[in-house]
Amino acid sequence: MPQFLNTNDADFDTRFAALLEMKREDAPDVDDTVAAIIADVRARGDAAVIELTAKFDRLSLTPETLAFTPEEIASAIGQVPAVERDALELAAERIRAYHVRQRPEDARWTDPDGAELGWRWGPVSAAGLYVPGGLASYPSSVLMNAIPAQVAGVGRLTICAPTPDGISNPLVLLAAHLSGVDTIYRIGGAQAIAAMAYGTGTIAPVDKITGPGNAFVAAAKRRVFGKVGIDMIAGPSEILVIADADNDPDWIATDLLSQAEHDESAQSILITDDADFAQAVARAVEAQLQTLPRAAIAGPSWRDFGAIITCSDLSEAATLSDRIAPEHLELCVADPEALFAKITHAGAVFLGQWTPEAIGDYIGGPNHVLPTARSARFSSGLNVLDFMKRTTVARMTPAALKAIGPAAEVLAASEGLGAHGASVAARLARLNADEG
Ligand code: HSO
Ligand code: ZN
Repeated sequence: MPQFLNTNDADFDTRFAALLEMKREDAPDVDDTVAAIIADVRARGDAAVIELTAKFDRLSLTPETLAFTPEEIASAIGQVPAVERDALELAAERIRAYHVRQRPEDARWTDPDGAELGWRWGPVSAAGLYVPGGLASYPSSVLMNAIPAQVAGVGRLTICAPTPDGISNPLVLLAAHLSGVDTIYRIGGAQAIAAMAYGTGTIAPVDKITGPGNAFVAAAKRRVFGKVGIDMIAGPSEILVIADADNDPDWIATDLLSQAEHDESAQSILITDDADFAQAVARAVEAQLQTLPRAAIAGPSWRDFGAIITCSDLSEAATLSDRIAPEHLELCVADPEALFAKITHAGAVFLGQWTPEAIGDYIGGPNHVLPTARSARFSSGLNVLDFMKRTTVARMTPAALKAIGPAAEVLAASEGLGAHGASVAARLARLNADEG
C-alpha cells in the first residue's frame, strides 16, 4: 500500500515533509573505481577501452571494430518491423518540429550612449550521447538526446552504446540514424564517458556529453565535467497526477503505474480533492498490479514511494505540487489551464484527461529528459540551448568610448588595475588630441 495523506490531518505537515525528504536511491560508491578507469583511458586510450570492454561486456574489439560499420547499421535497421520504424519516424519528426521552435535569436542593438551590443548563439562543435544498455536502452531516449543536438547545429554527433556479449538493439541504431548520428561506438560504462571526454586514438573527443546511465556512468560524468559540459544527472522517474473526481480511476491508476514501472525507486503521487476517488484509484492500482507485466518493478515503487494525498481544493493541490516540483505533472481536472496558471515548478505538464504522460515520453514533441528529484525548482528539461552557447559582442564608436570610458577608468583605478585604466585612457587621450 502507498502512503495515504490528508491535508486536514494534524500530522499532515510532518508527513508531507517526510515524503519530500524521502531518500529513494542508494547510489553505490563507485567513485574510486571510476577515477581509476578514467585515468587508465587517458593513459592508454584505445587499449584501455578495449580491455575494459572485454572485462565488463565480454566483447572482444579492436580499434577497427570499436564503431559499427555503415553496413552493420543498415542491416540492423533492416530488421526493424515496419510498424516500429513508422512509429519511430513519426516520433523523430514530431520531436524535431517541436525543438526547431526552441532555436534562439541573436541580438544586436545600439544603446543611448552609442555602444553597439548584443550576443550571438552558436552550437557546440561536437556532442557525445550515452545510451545505456540493458533494461533502460530506450530508442525514444536516443531521439530525445540526439535531435535537440542536431537541431542546434552540432557539427559532430557520436553515440556510445554498450553491447554486452555483442548484443545490440536495432531500434537504438535506427533512432540514431533518424537523428543524424552515424558514428556509434559499441562501448559503455565509465570507459565510454572517459573516451568521449578525452578522446583515444580512434575516438575523437567531444565538448558536451548527455544521456542517462548507471552509477558508473553518472560518477564518470561528474568527474569529466569541466573538461566537457554535461547534462543533468538524472534520478529515477517521477509522476504527480492532480485529478478531480470526474476521471476514470482506471486511467489515473495506469498513469501512476506508467512511471512506477520504470524503476523500483520511481515515485508516483496522486493529489485529489475527493476522498472517495482517492480510494477508487488505490483499488484500481492494486487490481492492475495483478496483471501488469512489470509488476515486479512497479509494485515495490508504488508500495515504498507511492502516495495518495487528499486535499480540500485545487488551489491547495497546486501549492503542494510546487513543493514537490515534479518531473511530470498531469492536470486531469475540468479546467487544466486555470490550474496550470497556478503551477510554478514542474519539468513537464500534461493538460487534461486526454494527455497521458506516456504521450510526452514518446511522441508529443517536448523532451522527455527532465529534471528529477525536485530540481525542476531551478532547471529545465533537455533542449536545443543545452547544445549551444552564447557569445556576447560589443563595439564602441569614438563617441561611445568618450561617453562611458571615463567610468571604466574610475572603476579600474578603484580595483588597482593600472593597465585596465590605461587601455581606456590611451584611446581617450588620442580622441582629445585629435579634437584639440
Ligand atoms: N519517462 C521516462 C522516459 C521514458 N519513458 C523513456 C519511456 N521511455 C523519463 O522521463
Ligand atoms: Zn516513461
